Amino acid sequence: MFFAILLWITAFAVAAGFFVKRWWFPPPISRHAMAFDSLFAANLIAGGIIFLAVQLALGFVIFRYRDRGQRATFSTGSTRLEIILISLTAILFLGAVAASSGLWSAVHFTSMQSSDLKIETAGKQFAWSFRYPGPDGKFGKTDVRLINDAAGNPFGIPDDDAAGKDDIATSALRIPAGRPVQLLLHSHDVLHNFFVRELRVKQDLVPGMEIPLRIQADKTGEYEIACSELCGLGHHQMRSVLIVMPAAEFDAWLAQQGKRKQ
Ligand SMILES: [Cu+2]
Repeated sequence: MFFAILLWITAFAVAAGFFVKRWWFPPPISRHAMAFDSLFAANLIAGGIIFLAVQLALGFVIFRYRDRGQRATFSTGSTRLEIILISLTAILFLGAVAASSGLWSAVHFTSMQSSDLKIETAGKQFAWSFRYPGPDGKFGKTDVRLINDAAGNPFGIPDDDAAGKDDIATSALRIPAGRPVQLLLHSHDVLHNFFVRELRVKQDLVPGMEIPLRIQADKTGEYEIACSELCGLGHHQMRSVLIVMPAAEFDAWLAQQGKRKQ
């Protein structure tokens, strides 16, 4: 009796923790992030209802079959009930796949447009660097032997490359609000992970690969970029900032950076 009541109280206390929403995600800043949130809420509600139902039933069984000095009996179970429960679980999981795969492919397999602003995003132990193609719209060549952070050349752009001369390298990621942006993710050493909580996006950076990630932030502001793949002793320091600017302000900033280079 005591255990049944304790179980019910614990189950409701756990569920109440989610309803209070005291510890929750930061507000979303993109259409995809909002879609992720509503999927998450639907999953949480479905999971919460099942969780409470199971705990209530478990408490009931503890209460109903408690020891009252009677002879012990046992049940061999019910095949019909098992088939029903397994079928319902299968429907639930397949439904979750159907509901979420569209969003997943919209985020990860969306076709890149040539008009998108491209920004090379490089991770290395333990810093982020970003490269814009500059006024000519073309990324210059890079040479790994020329990489030199102290000299302000984190990408190893040769001095004599015309296309690279106007490239802009920064340590913070500035993007225009409301416009799609292609991040070309590169790692210079080990696995890293590009993660912005407000975008609800996480993508690994894999050495030797260029992984494109298309994002669009609709709300201006500053958001943390945290490396989300344990990449060494300084992993906790590997962070930068995503600055989402009003589009006109961003254009002015980019033009000014380009001019400084010429
Ligand atoms: Cu890292």
